[in-house]
Amino acid sequence: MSERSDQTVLDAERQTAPTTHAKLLAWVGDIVELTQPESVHWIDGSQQEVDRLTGELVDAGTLVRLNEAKFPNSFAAFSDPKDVARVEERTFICSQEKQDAGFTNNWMDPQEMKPILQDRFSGSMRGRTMYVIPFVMGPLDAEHPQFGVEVTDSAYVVASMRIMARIGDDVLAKMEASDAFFVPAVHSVGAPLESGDTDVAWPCNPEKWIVHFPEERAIWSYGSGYGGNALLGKKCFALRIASVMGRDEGWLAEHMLILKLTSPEGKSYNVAGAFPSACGKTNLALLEPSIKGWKAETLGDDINWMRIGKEGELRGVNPEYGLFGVAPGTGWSTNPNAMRAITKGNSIFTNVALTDDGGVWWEGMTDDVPEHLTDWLGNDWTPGSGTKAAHPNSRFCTPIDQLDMLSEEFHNPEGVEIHAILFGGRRKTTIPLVTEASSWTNGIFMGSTLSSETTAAAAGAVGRVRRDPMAMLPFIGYDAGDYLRHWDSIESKADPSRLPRIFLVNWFRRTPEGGFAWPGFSDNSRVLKWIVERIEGTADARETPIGKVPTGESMDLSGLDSFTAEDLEVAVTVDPEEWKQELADIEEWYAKFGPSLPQSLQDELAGLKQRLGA
Ligand code: GTP
Ligand code: SPV
Ligand code: MN
Repeated sequence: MSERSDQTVLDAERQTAPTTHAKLLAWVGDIVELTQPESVHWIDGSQQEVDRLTGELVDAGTLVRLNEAKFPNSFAAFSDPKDVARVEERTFICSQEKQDAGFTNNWMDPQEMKPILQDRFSGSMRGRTMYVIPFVMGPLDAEHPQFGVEVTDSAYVVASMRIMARIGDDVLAKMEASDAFFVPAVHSVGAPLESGDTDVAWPCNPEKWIVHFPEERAIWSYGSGYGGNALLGKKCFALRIASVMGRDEGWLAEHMLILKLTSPEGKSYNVAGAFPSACGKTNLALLEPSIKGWKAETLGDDINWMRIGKEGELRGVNPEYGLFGVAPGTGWSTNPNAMRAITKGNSIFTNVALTDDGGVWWEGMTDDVPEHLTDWLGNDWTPGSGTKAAHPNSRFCTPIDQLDMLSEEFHNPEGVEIHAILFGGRRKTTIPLVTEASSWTNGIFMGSTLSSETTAAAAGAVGRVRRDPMAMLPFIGYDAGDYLRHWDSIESKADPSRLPRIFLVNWFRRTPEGGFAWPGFSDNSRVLKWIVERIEGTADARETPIGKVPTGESMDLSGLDSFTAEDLEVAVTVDPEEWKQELADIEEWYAKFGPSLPQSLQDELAGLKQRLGA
């Protein structure tokens, strides 16, 4: 028991570090010494514990308790207006060699970065409690559970992590029993309190650093309390660090939803989809099919860890435990499954608007707009205000098991076989509603050249078209060319006959008149049905220079009164002029990769060029 007293600072409730894991104790001791918190609290993950923390956050003004009858055990938080999204400009991959970070990442030499972090984190938790959160990404009973420990000086982060990941004593016990490796993740809002200081509702620092050391598998996050900047199991671990682990160990960590579809005949297919931030993953993952007899079940809405199974099949697991969904646009008409999950309670909403009866509201939640709201900035708001009531990147954070449609297989540590992969972006022009790849490598070409308009999920300009390979541009933890090579290598590691079929989709194309060329949301089930029928070999397709698209008659449009086969033709048009421009952009994009771009993808580009007659 001697190790159990080996800690520097104790809090009233958890008097001793509840573990003998020597590396963990030593590391926590080091972080305490560096950041100098007033107290340390080892998170047990219990309801009682989080109730106490949320109570304290209500007292501090960080959380507003919502109307219990409408949103039981739920809270609203309002961030500093300058801390509302991921900060890609401030995100770093500090590999030993610059070339291992590649051209898509900000890089700094670890030797240069470490003194900067030492300086920023030195005393950064003064006057605050440091929480130690043991967590596991994916099921705890996985063959190799992926452990992490986040230390943070934000109780809001603790309450959110408890929704988004499996945390607490069970995790710690298992980690200790196998003396397991864990990803050390340090988070500080960077706002120490000196004695006499009064705290603010959302402490943060104007200077932000989101730093990854891929070789050490370590994460340091400073200055922000929001989303992927602060909930370090999500983008930092489960994508950036995990992508490096996947490269080294032969698997893939991807920015994908996972959806199980069952046909009227009772045959099931699991579809994974990589769409950039705020481009439709959560909505597709929670699909309510508009076509009769088809059933949809959720496996994941943001992250998919894929490994090759015993039979050479590709299997996907969702490492998360909650939904961190874009609030605006999530409504009873567009996403009833999300609304049902949210209204069960146990949720934290950030930067949404408050209704006068203690509920929450955001643009698109209901068809009727409330007469009066308190907007996310705390101002009175009426429909004529001319501003958004909720921030465009406002979020709901809700336990995934509150979804009525959660698949039982969500809990299976082996995951599910993936039968199809979609790559999708937000493009007004050029990209058809759906295009089938001709091969695995051709599908990787589609993924590698994926493009999308930027959204409010990241700080910076919105609506600018950029290339976003596999929707992973901000999340690839290593060289982007090596990443594509790794994807390409899966073909030879898997059973080629079991490889998922790949499709490029675009729910966001506009007609020449300016409206959406496709109704989207629940009608995306029609596209999925076509995809399944392509796999089964029963649906028609038309060859184009970029791949196969549906013929007017091949897609089930039954029950759609204002959308015809001619409208579908518009939605799947491949315009040679638009594609000449697209080709030029793709060539420019590929030129950025340098020598690490696989030859197989250069060949794909040459093939496309030839087919376009360019
Ligand atoms: P992150 O959580 O940031 O990774 O975003 P996401 O990919 O999960 O996107 P989400 O499903 O939250 O959708 C983002 C926005 O796109 C919301 O405002 C949705 O209403 C909208 N959206 C989603 N699917 C569709 C669709 O099929 N058609 C249209 N027109 N809009 C959609
Ligand atoms: C995204 O930006 O893709 C998100 C939000 O899911 S965050 O968790 O902040 O990264
Ligand atoms: Mn989402």
